[in-house]
Amino acid sequence: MPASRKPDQSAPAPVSPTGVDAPRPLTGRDPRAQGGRHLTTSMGVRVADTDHSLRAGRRGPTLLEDQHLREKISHFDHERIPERAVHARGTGAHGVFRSYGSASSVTKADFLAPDRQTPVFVRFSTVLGSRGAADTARDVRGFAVKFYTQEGNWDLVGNNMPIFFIQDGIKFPDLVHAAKPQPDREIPQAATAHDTFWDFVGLHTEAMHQVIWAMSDRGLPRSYRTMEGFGIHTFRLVDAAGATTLAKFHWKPAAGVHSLLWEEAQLTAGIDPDFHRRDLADAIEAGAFPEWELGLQLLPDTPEETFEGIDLLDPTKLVPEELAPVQLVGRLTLDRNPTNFFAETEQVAFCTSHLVPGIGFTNDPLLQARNFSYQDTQLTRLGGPNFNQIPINRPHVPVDDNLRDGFGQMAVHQGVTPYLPNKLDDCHPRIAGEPEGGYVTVPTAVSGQKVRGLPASFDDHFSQARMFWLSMTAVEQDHIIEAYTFELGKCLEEQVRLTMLGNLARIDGRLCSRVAAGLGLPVPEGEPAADVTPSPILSQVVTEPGPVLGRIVGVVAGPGADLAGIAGLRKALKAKGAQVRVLAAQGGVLGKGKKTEIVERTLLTTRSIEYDAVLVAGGTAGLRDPRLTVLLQEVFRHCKVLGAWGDGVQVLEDAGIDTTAPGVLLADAAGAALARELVPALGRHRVWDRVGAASD
Ligand code: HDE
Repeated sequence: MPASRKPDQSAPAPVSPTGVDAPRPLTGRDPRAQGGRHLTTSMGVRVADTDHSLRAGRRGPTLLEDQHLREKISHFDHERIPERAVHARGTGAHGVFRSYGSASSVTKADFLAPDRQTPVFVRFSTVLGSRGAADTARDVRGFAVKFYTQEGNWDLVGNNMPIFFIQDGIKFPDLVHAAKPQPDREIPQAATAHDTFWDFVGLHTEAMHQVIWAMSDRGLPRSYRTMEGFGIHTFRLVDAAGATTLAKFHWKPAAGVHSLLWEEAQLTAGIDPDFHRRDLADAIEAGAFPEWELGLQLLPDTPEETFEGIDLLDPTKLVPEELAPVQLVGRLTLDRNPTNFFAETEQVAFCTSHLVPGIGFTNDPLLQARNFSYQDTQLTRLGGPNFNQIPINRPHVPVDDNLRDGFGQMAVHQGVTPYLPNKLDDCHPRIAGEPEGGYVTVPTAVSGQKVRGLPASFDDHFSQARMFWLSMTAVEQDHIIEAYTFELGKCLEEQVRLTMLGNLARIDGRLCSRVAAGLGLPVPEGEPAADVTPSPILSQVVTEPGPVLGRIVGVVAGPGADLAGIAGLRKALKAKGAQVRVLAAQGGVLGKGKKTEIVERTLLTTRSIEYDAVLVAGGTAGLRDPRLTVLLQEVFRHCKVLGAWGDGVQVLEDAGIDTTAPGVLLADAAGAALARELVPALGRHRVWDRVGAASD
């Protein structure tokens, strides 16, 4: 008898990057988790040697009969599956959705009833980059949520921006071909700053609204935790009595909506390409659980399917929240990191066509094409029609689908009647009528001639792009100007730039002339849409401080640093959910006896991008290093909070920091007064007063 497969308790516990005690590997629960004591072949035979292939003599040829060698190499050869055509780079987390019950007046969806808790899996992603691309590229972000409800799975496959590039799904392959690396040299990776992208969007003016969002700070989220999410399309909700309401889905982040600056994002792509992935996993591991509230914009279901003149089937248009406020219906908390990236995050398959009773589609032509695409793409990516049986994709309710066989069939089906109707099994499995929870499509009327075309209301391509522009603060407008100038400056073809300048002239004259000046090109004529009302809620600049949960404050210290001050600051920040990270010239431990500080980063292993704020501890004067100068100047330039106490102020001055500038906090000691200033400053995210908005 083989010895029992108990985990080896004498092995040291794994070390976690956030210092949280990591659990031992899952063992003894599910044999598929593979936590046993001995290495075996896939057939369960124990392996005596995994480092040497079987050979005819030590200097002889390798023998074909070595099953372990052949299996090991062959399985490795097939370890990769195709990456997603879009959204290849992503990261996921498990969580729970708690319903407030406030949506039950408009939908019969059970998971939105009062007091329901529904397990979820969320995958965030960039769109353009390959699976190994950097997280902080300027891009739209995916925000896909799988709800494992008691009525089956519902997938809300959204983005971090409320609109899309195109109105009809048939253009999606063109959009993606134009945006992905150019086919001759396969560059640039994960970037829209090249000719083919701007050639395409310049000629498809319906993209202008989504493009200005991508050029704004929204294209550079600080963290997945600080992004909004949107279902984009208008959906049709139905209540128990059959009454329908049109709705748009929103995710509102508890941590506020914040972004990186462009220079920061570029630096981060090189210094820590896993920045967002790491940030999400670390926050969850440290117990700073990311949260969002789910909200609905509810819109009357009229035959015209318009609201205040906005065509609700046009996915390039949003409904301003000032006109239809977002009503909060539940809270999503991400509280568990995946155990295995491939099994969960890579193999998760979202499909917009996965619906539950109470939620239905509209005829948005983009959504209709997506409903075909997501199911179809999994057939190749996940190797056949049984992808729904992969553990991360399986519903948490019983499945009786009569679907049979196929590649990778996991079930051992019983019986002889995988068809309906049947008498041999008393007509099982039975269909369910609406009262028994059967999904019944809302019987909306359809009529019209078969045409390849869109309604005339879809022809307005510029007014909401202008609305977005007019809704931005001066500093946000400057970022947009810089982004267009950068991206178009990377285009080699002058006609591509000229076409886009012509489009910008139709959004705003000042935007166009500033970009044209940056490119050294003439300013074209253009007539922006008249009577556009801004939607100030679209601006990310906060006037009131937000929460600081999961934010990181770097403290520069040295051998003589005020360790009691650092400990006090850590305590005050921890109470608000923020963390202190000590950085010094060399690694090791500062201090002796009871008061010590572990150096978590050295000037060699860190860079400003890791911190939301940096303080120099008292007792650090005399620390001079060109790398510290660069770090402090970057923090200053990126409008993050800087500070120092005691003789730490000298370090700031030595680095050429203007200590009288806004957002530079100076104190005699790291007492409560410093923490009281620091927390709200962190909660404002950036010190925009430090940069004057450029004039025309
Ligand atoms: Fe997607 N999209 N998409 N998309 N999309 C995919 O599905 C597609 C669109 C979005 O984390 C693919 O499983 C078409 C809009 C997210 O796994 C593919 C059209 C929105 C994700 C696909 C769109 C999205 C995808 C690639 C135009 C925002 C990642 C792999 C009709 C509402 C999900 C896959 C994840 C992934 C097709 C437009 C969001 C090829 C044809 C609009 C978040 O099926």
